[in-house]
Amino acid sequence: MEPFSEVELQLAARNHGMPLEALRYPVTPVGLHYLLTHYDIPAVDPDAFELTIGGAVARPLTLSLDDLRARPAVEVEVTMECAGNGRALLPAPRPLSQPWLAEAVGTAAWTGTPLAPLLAEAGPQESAVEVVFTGLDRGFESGEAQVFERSLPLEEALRDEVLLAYGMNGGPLLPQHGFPLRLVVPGWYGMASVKWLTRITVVDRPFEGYQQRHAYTLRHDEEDAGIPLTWIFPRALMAPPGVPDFPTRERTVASGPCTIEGRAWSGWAPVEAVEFSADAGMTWTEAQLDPPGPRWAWRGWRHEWDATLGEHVLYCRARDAAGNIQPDEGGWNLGGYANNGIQRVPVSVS
Ligand SMILES: Nc1nc2c(c(=O)[nH]1)N[C@H]1C(S)=C(S)[C@@H](COP(=O)(O)O)O[C@H]1N2
Ligand SMILES: [Mo]
Repeated sequence: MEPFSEVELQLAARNHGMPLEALRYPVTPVGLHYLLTHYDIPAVDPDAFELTIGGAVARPLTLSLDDLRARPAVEVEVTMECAGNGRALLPAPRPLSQPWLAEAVGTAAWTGTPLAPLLAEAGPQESAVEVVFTGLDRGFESGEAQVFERSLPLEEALRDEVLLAYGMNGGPLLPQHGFPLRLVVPGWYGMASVKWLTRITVVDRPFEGYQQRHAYTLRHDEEDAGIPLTWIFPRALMAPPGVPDFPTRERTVASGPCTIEGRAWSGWAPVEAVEFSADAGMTWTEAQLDPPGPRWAWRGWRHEWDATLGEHVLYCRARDAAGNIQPDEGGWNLGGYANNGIQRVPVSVS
């Protein structure tokens, strides 16, 4: 594997993952949730802030934060995962981007107002096909000037659970998570959930912006049009058992019964099973699942493992109700996306 570069170190220091021991919380405490920001975190004056809804609509709207807060509020628990999660574990060559291991995930209880009634008030025209969401953050990418913008097909934007969020875990939305307003698209990889949202534009042809057509597609070379990333593929993670060494993080577990706990999620369909293995031949045993919870949040699981003296590697994998199962290893692709290869946790039992 190529050594990590200074550019990757710089990205990793700004965009942190969720420490995997935080898998023990059903809702990730704010501050332990992962973070991914392409450019700078904008400093936004909430009093001057406006959201506009325009484009191919009958009645363009401009809303202040107070207008948005005066509308019906809902709270939705959502597991969000970066499409680049697992990137650093893929085979070489590695793209120059955030070098995630497996920790680019978190679950938050987002408070906000549903998007669909606002779109209905604006009244999309007959010709409308997509909705573009524009953030306030700006920068350059591949030499191109950028604002962070992503679109959703109209029918996805109209899903009941798609939210304009101004709160997180019962508190305010913090600057790094999109203050004062962000989109939350449950079930889709994180790039769809545009932070610092300031403009919503209904369009009558597919959006061709950089973050839509160039980034966040599964492709094998620059000429490949690629498959756009949408729904999150299934993944199970365990909170690594025992205690770590500093700084290597190599883990030591006491021999005897050991409860392995973790969480699993899939955007495509609810999680149906999690399997655990502690042997090199990967013979799988079904873990015990928590009762199903909110659809868009991860599902807890546990397994009683009998830790015997020696060196072991622990594995887990999830399957969803659509029959999607995690591969042993994720497949290489140009952007290093969607690596949901199974987690491996080496432990030393003493
Ligand atoms: N405006 C804006 N929105 C954005 C991003 C960004 O850089 N700018 N990053 C996206 C990506 S790639 C992810 S994974 C999620 C991360 O959300 P979080 O930082 O709140 O965890 O935000 C998405 N929304
Ligand atoms: Mo992401």
